[in-house]
Amino acid sequence: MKELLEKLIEAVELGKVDKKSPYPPQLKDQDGAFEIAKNALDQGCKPEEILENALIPAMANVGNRFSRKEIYVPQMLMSAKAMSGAMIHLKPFFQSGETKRKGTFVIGTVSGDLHDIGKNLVAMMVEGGGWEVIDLGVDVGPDKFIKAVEEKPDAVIGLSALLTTTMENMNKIVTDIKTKHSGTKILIGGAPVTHEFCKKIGADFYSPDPQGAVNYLKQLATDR
Ligand code: B1M
Repeated sequence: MKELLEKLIEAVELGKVDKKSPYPPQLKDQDGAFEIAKNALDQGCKPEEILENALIPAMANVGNRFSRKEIYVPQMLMSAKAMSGAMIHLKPFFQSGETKRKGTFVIGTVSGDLHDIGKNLVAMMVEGGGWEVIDLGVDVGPDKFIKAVEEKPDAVIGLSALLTTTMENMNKIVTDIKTKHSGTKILIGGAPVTHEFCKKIGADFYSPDPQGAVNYLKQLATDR
C-alpha cells in the first residue's frame, strides 16, 4: 500500500492526471492520480488515508515549491488537476459523511471582479488540504457570502480580488459579514491585496499565495 501511496504522491507532484494524459512526458502511458487512487481504494485503503498520507502532503509540497518560486502557475495547475482526478473517487465518501473533512471553506471573487484563475487555484489547493470547498464564483457580493455563512455557520470565508478598484469592495463584504456574524473568520488575497489592507478592513488573515491559505486554515482547524 505504501508503494501505491508513494506513486500517488509522485503523480500529483508531477501533475499526471490520468493514464491518457500526455503530461509529464516521462510518465507517458503510466497510471495517473485517477487510476492510482481508484486502485488504492480497491485494495482496501481508506479514503482518509489516501487524503492524509498522499494528497495533502503532495499538495503541500507543490504549494511550498510555488511559494519559493521553484515551480510556476502551469505546474501548480496540473498538480491541482491531478489531485482533482484522485478526488473523483474520494468525494462520494466525504459527501455521504462516511469520511470527515477538516471544515468548510467558502471562496469567491468579490463584487465587480471577474478574475478567477488565482481564486480557482486557492480553491483547489484548499480542497487538497482536506477541506470541503464551496466556490461561489466571481462577482460575489456581501449577500451571497452571508447566505453561505448562514447555511454553514462554521465556514471560513475566502475573498479574492485582482483589481485595485474591486479590492475596495472587500471592505464592505468584510464589514457586512462581521456585523451579522462576528465570529466568522475571513481570509483575503489577490495581487493588489496587502497585509496592511487586511488589517485596515478588519479581515482576519492575508495570504499572498494558496499555500499560505492552506497553512492558515490548518492552524484554525488545530485551534478549534
Ligand atoms: Co485583468 N487585469 N482585467 N483580465 N488581468 C489584471 C489584474 C491587470 C494587473 C492587468 C494590467 O493592467 N497589467 C489589471 C489590473 C490593474 C489594477 O487594478 N491594478 C487588469 C485589468 C485592468 C482588467 C480589466 C479592467 C481590463 C479592461 O477591461 N479594461 C478587466 C476587468 C474585468 C473585471 O474583472 N470586471 C480585466 C479582464 C481580464 C480578463 C477577463 C481578460 C482576464 C481574466 C480571466 C479569468 O480570470 N478568468 C484577465 C487577466 C487574465 C489578467 C492578468 C493578465 C492575469 C491575472 C491572473 O490570472 N494571474 C492580470 C495581469 C497579470 O497579473 N499579469 C490582469 C494569475 C493568477 C494565478 O494570479 O490571480 O494574482 P492571481 O492569484 C494568485 C495570488 O494573487 C493569490 O494566489 C494566486 C496564486 O499565487 N490569490 C489569493 C488570489 N486570490 C487569493 C485569495 C486568497 C489567497 C491568495 O485567499 C482567499
